Amino acid sequence: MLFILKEGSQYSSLIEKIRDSSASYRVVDIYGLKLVVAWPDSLVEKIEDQSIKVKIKVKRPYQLASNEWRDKTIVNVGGIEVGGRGIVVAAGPCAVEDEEQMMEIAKAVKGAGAHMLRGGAFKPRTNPYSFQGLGEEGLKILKRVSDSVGLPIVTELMDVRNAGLIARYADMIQIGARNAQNYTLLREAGKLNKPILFKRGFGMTVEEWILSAEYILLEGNGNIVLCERGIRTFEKSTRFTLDIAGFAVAKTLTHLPIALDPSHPAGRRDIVEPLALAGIAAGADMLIIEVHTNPEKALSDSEQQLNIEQFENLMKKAKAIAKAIGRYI
Ligand SMILES: [Mn+2]
Repeated sequence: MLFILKEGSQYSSLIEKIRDSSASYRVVDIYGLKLVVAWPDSLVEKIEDQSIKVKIKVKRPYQLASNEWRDKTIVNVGGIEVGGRGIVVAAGPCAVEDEEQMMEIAKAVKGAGAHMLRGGAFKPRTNPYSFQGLGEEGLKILKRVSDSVGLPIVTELMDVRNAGLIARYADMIQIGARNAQNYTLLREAGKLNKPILFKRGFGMTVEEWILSAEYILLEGNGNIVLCERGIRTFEKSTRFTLDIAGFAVAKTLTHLPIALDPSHPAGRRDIVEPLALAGIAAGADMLIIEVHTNPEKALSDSEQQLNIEQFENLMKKAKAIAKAIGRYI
């Protein structure tokens, strides 16, 4: 049960009543609202208090992420709005490799119309012998490039011990697919005052994905963009199966904006463009695409990164599709 309090009212008398009912509860300050989530419904649904503006019996298991009480959330990332009419494109290499590489890519993707810069400093690699990223040095490079080119940064947080460090450099913090059910990390991300790009785990149902986002919301961070990036199925012709249907379903369930990563499900650069275009047609609020000036030489995910020309071509078509559905890039 979700209680939205009247502006300027105190939590105390409502909370006293919830305690008396022996229900569990959490106080959440989010979207400029004072909320109390209390459960189970059966213990609290009869509670009345003068501080309550509305009482909503949310039917879905995720109370705060559900669109049963809120239509739409717009997430602001360093002045860029995700979830409005404009579609936001984040582009950049899989991993930060060196400053020259980052600078060259950042200028090129900005020239092609990207709004944000992606790049990993800590890389979750399947093989422990693969390139693991430059760590803090990578973050410093990202920050210098971002300041010089004027593109906000999205980069991944993998370890709770690095939460403060990443938050100092990033404009948007990515939680990757492999950590999508790392609830300790999600709670920590919820305490950071930064927007979160929250990727779907490749073994998660849509409901599990949104329930995981709920962990972040419950800590008081409502600036979350969900990101579909493919799930594991029996199909081997792509790296992962891009779940456009699950993506479309998620849009009907939550007020949070939804992004799409066409690069990781593709696993090969020749089909990144059709997946990206399908994502826009299906209502993506944001795309995050791997782009490299010299993909063949990239230290990670070299098969799926687009070169600059391919990215420019993709952007041209993406703009046309956005226009056709009443949006813009
Ligand atoms: Mn990658």
